[in-house]
Amino acid sequence: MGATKHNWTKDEILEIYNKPLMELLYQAATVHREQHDPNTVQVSTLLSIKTGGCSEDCGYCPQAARYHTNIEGNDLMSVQQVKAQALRAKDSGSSRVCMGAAWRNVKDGEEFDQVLEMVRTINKLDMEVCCTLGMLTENQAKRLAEAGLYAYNHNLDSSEEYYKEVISTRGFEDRLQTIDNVRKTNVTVCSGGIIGMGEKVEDRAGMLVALSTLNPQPESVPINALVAVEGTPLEDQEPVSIWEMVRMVATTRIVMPETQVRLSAGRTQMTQEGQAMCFFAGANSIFAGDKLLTTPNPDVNEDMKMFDLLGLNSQKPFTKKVQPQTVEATDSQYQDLGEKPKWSRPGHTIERNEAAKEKAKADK
Ligand code: SAM
Ligand code: DTB
Ligand code: SF4
Repeated sequence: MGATKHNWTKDEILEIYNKPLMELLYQAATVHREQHDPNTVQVSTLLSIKTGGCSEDCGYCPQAARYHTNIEGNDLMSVQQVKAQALRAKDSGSSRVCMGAAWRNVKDGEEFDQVLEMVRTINKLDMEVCCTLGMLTENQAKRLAEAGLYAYNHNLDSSEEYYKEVISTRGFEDRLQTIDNVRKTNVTVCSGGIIGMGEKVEDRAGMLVALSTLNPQPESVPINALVAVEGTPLEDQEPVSIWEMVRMVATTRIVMPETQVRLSAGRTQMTQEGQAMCFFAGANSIFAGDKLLTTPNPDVNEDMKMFDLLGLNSQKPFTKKVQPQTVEATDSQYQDLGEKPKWSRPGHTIERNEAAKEKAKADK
């Protein structure tokens, strides 16, 4: 078992990505077995606690208010609603709940206090709790950690170069800063990205350089295949082929041997054979549940049948790291600082984002 390498270069990663497939699969599966039980897969359930109406212009996202998509928006869910959903997820075999909010960044105040209460509630159900709430300050990360958060998801989404072709309202460096803020706590980092947005293979490698040179590397890395949603700037993107997905998973596994690689959005487009190949290539986590945040995901029962067929077991909660303690709000050592951080807003023009925005205006 070699020591984890933190100085991967783009050329080295490209060489791995472009290997003959059988060789790539063999190498990835070998690394996988050295670090993980190849028959165990972690199962997370996504829960969109605040849906739609987002101020950002992320070209892939159906929740951006400026595009005309067919999703149903919702204000922040109540703690009771979240608890009921978490119990359902636990019953269906999930070890983790990942709560997503269509926010640019976390704002101190009542809504964040409510999210902290959701974290406490789910941790007390003995499930791993993950949040993905946008950019985060150090104090906000510490408050989440104190509430019992297990993981924070904040994706780099693409290479730094291609990020600029997809999003103009926030910067890549703020994503890195947020990950750094999470690293100042004992919360684990979940960060990955999307393939199929029109990026080059070099951009995929660039994203893996950015992730694998973090020290420590993220504990989990979601690999999403773009779900091209009508009304978004990326609505016409062709689906990525299973071969690209397998190559991306295998390369991620090789450059980040200890991480849990998550087969994320896009599984409805994959056959069970395709997914099996991804598991062989080192994927050892999935998002389960009939819905991702706003788009469909395979039926949970079908997923469990696939696990049976392949002889896969669901990973128990807190297998990789002990359960964090929950500190009640009344005993908290951190305060609502009422921070107003100045996250960047590059504001350059992205033609296809502008076109989708204009089309949405015309549709109104
Ligand atoms: N608003 C927060 C943020 O952007 O960090 C959290 C929620 S956001 C929806 C979380 C992630 O979902 C994005 O970073 C992106 O990787 C993924 N995502 C969003 N829309 C997607 C799509 N259409 N296809 C694949 N992944 C998508
Ligand atoms: C991640 O990498 N993928 C998840 C989760 N982290 C938050 C989200 C996928 C969203 C797909 C589009 C949708 O359902 O809205
Ligand atoms: Fe908002 Fe997150 Fe969607 Fe971007 S990805 S539009 S920040 S919800």
